[in-house]
Amino acid sequence: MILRNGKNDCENFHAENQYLFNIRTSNINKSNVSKFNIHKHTSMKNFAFFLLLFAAASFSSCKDNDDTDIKDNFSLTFRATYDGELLEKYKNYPYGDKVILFDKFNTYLSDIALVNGATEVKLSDIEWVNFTPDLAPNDKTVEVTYKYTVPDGNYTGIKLGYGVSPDLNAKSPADFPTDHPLYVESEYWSGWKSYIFTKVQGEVDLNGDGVTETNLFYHCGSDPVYNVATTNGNIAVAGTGSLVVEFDLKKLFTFNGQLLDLTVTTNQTTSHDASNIALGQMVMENFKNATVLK
Ligand SMILES: [Ca+2]
Repeated sequence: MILRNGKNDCENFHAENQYLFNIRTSNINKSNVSKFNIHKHTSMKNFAFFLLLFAAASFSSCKDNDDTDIKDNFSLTFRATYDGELLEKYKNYPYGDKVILFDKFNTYLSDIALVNGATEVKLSDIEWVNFTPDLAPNDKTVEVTYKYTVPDGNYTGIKLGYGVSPDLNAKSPADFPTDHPLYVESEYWSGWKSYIFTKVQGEVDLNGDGVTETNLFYHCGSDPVYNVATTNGNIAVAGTGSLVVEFDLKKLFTFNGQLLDLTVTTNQTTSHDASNIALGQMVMENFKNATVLK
């Protein structure tokens, strides 16, 4: 059921019927009064029959429309990976000649849109994708799926705003209802007057003794680290459609083919100083290179 001007086809159909009915009533009441009186009996019968036909037509129309209802026909799934494999918390992953593990990964995405040449179909203003919810049943990161209503088409890519767009980032959790993605108070940094766009936390074993000892703490926020990018891919929507978007943390930590040097202390933790966003900017700019469509 395609929404047009806030009404679905069924409502539009009823609205058009109502309009026709009003015209006819008006005609009967004014110009055709004498004719109506003369043929009163016959006309009333015809009119009743006409109404019955209309009722039947309306009913079948609604039924047909419900059968072809395209609401929430597109599913968009986000998945966290490391080197192409589903990311697991606390799992040791090779990182060059070192070992890395992760225990938290979440991110805001703004202005999610499917792209078809110059045309964009907006799916959402904002989502908070949490791959490592506290209540997860095991250490595997969760896949997060959203349903959207998308017209049929062969889309050429997906556009993502990595983080919280500046207009929304000017607000704070108190501005939103409790079920809104931007209500999550743990993801707002009042000192920075910004949401924390992305959190990646983990540990790395730097001295090769097989035990991680150095914390990784990436909390990226503030307007200058917001990035928008389109990732190309063939996304067909015909009645229904689906897309999996993977964020690969190994790719996120890879710059010009080189893994980020985690022995450098300024690469281990984003600064708490709002004027120092160098690492946050680097990571958020690299998000598009860590985005893989499946
Ligand atoms: Ca160690």
